[in-house]
Amino acid sequence: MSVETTATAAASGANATERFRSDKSAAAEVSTERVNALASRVVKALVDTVMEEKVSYDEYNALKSWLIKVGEDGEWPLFLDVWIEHAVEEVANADREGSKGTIEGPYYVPGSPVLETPATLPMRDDEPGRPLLFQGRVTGVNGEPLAGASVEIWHADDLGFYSQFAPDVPEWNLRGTVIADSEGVYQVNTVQPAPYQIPTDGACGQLIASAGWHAWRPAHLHLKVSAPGYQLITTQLYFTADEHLSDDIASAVKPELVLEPKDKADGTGREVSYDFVLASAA
Ligand code: MBD
Ligand code: FE
Repeated sequence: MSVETTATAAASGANATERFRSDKSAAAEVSTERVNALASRVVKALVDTVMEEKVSYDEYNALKSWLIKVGEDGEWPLFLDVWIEHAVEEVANADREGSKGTIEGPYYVPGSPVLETPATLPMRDDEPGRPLLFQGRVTGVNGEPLAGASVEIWHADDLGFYSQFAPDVPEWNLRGTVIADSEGVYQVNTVQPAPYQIPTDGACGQLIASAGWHAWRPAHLHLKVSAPGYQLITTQLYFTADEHLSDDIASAVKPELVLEPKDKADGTGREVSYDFVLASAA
């Protein structure tokens, strides 16, 4: 048994909560008018549900205990990113030109090791999984190459674990910031990530089991691609024939984001190209 199987929802949830607090919660300022408009609608949606579904006290108390447990398990980042973020992303990027984006999810960590192209992501000597060469070009919408563009990548390992959110995985495992060359070309060697199951032993897992849902996301690479004067893209790339492309629990798959890797001619794994097109900064 791998030591990684000792990962718990509460431990990864606590890390994701801490990560969010240190990176993003300070930026949150919402006007009284918007809080009034949005909170009123959310409360009304809940009240309408109670009235229309004739919710019982047992059901109301089940909800209360569950909400308390989401907090105790540190799973608010997970819950929100799995069930809500896809809509926020759709609204935020509806009019943006260039490559499609999708959700960031709860497991991004800024400041990963900076690597010149051609790069290899930090990994263990015996890193499990099929080698994957991921490469392509970063341009603007008029095809101009973006020299020195930054291609930040993070993904789960062959067992579905993210470094810094599972025990016993080296700090920056399978995380890196690859700097494209003067033509905007990037090349990065990594391993094929596994399909990902969100933690089943915490509050989110309890919801999934109680509702008869499944906990799977298709295998994916997470990316943030940026260059000075252009809008940063947060996205994910998936792999053809993955059984969860059509029922991602996080609703974050788009047809433009599915890769079709081919076997490498030298037999050392697979390779795939993907070009990023960035919109100019507003
Ligand atoms: C993930 O790896 C992920 O990408 C999302 C969106 C939610 C939970 C885990
Ligand atoms: Fe992920």
